[in-house]
Amino acid sequence: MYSMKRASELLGIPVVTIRAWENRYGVISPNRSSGGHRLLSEEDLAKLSFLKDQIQKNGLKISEAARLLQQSESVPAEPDQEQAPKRPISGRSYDGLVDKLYTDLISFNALQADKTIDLAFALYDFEETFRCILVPVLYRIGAEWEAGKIAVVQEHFASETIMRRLSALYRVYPVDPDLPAVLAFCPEGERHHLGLLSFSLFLRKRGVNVLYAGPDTPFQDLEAIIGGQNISFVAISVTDTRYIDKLMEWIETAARHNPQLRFLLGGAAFDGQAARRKVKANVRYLSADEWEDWHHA
Ligand code: B12
Repeated sequence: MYSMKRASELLGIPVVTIRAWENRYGVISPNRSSGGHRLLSEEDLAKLSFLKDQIQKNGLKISEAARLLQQSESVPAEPDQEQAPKRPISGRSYDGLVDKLYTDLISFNALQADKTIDLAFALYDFEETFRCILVPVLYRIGAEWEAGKIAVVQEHFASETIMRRLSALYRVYPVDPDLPAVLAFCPEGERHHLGLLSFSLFLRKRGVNVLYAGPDTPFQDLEAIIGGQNISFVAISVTDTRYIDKLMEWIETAARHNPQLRFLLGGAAFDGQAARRKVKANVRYLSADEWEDWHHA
């Protein structure tokens, strides 16, 4: 087994890229060490090396290379091949459920999609289901939509179906009044809020009272709410970098008026280094991987 760092050195692929390929395209499913760190197998390394070659030598985009890898994996093994398991037995494979849910959703089979999600929740807890099944399905749908293979209405239907299921979970967890209250929102214009919802559920599960304002929230009345509801933490999710500048201006003003206030930022918009440089002392940026590590803490 190889650590992320070792795999990165051997393959000449930055750690951050390997994680992105894992999260966005589900191309590898590393095991975890007892400390929660990823351990990559020979098979994982072979897949990463294949992807790198497709991109560098054949000029493919990562989404195309990942699709090619998937297709090659679904080709049945030659009958005379040794029956070595495709994946480490100790590692869980979610591929069956991911494939099933993907097919249910793009064929608009809401009933079947709900049943598949029920099955996932029956097998795994909400966080594992979300990270290992729902997010990979969404990323796959996003890649297919980007490649023009599925229509925008299929993508909308899929994200709404998943959103509905997550929202339903929201009210089941009791609130611990001793924990500080959190306000969660996406700034004006930003409609991608599945990441924010899942983070809020993570907090709700632990008894935190999260005031979920959700997508496309105007800045205008937020400070009044922060004061009135005794908020000590603000969680914000941004996908599109265009919304960062205005958000940072608002954070600066809100922090000046409420020096005790802390801000936690997440979402794909902050993946780029340039955007991260704007982060200040009372503002913490949590990358998707750091957040994932919280689950193992
Ligand atoms: C579902 C979806 C939508 C849905 C959103 C539904 C909803 N209720 O959220 C709808 C249909 C509304 C939509 C609209 C659009 N979308 Co869209 N969408 C997607 C899709 C397929 C999945 C996004 C998603 O929900 N992922 C699952 C979440 C859980 O993952 P995540 O956001 O990456 O978050 C992870 C981390 O960042 C972290 N995280 C996120 N937030 C937070 C917050 C905190 C505090 C913490 C700790 C962590 C954290 O947790 C997550 C898990 O690790 C992506 C495809 C993709 N590859 O991402 C495109 C994608 C994001 N969309 C895109 C685009 C272009 C659009 C539109 C502009 C399309 C259009 N022409 O209208 C509009 C923009 C609307 C707007 N103004 O915001 C682009 C974004 C490109 C860019 N970089 O800006 C993508 C990448 C598709 C693509 N490949 O081009 N979209």
